[in-house]
Amino acid sequence: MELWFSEYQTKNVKLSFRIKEILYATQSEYQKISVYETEDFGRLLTLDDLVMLTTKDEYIYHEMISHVPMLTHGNASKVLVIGGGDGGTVRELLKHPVKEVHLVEIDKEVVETSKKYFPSVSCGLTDPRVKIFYEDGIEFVKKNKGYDVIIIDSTDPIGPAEGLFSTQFYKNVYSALNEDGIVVAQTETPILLGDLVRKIYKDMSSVFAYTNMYTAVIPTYPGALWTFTMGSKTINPVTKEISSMPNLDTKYYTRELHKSYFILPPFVGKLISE
Ligand code: AG3
Repeated sequence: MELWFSEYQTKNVKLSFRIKEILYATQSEYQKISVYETEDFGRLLTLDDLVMLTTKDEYIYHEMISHVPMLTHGNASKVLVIGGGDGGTVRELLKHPVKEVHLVEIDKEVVETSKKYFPSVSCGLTDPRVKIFYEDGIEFVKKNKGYDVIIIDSTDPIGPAEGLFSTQFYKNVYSALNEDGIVVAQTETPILLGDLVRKIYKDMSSVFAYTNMYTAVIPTYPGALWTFTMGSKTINPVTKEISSMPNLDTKYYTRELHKSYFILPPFVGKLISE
């Protein structure tokens, strides 16, 4: 019998992976968590039947959400990741000379699942510089401050992550950042969710002095073209000099293209300026 996992990207579009084996499935307090062994994309983690990562292409998302803000900032020592319980973003952040990485994940079972089934993704979570808080990121940023970089590595704005896409939340993130602080959020696909991408950009622009979007190609996410939105308090990411340290050993991100990541495909630029 053929086994397939499909994500309904819209009511009318599905992305399907042929599955060798279902390795794990559970219903946590917050969501359905599943792990599959696929034929062509390695291991697949889904939350509520949405693709979070595959071991074949996760580096694209995790490198782009981490290295672009870290090198734009240039001197981040205290970093906060909201969501991201799989650990992929933390793994990339630890390539920088950071002192502390705080991970705020609402669902402990995501962390435990990743530790068990995705060792190459979760490997940084036991590093002594990392502290994990099993809390709601929305409440966490109201109480904790002093971050140089904050990364919002969330699921889609439905279910537990909904509040991570609100203007009030961006305001609290602003207050949790140091004077030269930078935030980056994963902000969905302009191909299928143009109105949402425009709204997020507008909301973040109302809070931050500089708001810049960049994109990456993620073959396993809806629309394949994905956006990240950076909010910055004082650093202008377009003019900031990018240092050449450290050696990041990346497969998608490259320093040579760093500045050009902020040059958007014209249809995306038009979308957010409307
Ligand atoms: N980032 C998940 C991005 C949203 C994907 N959406 C979807 N497949 N509909 C969190 C996982 C990576 N750390």
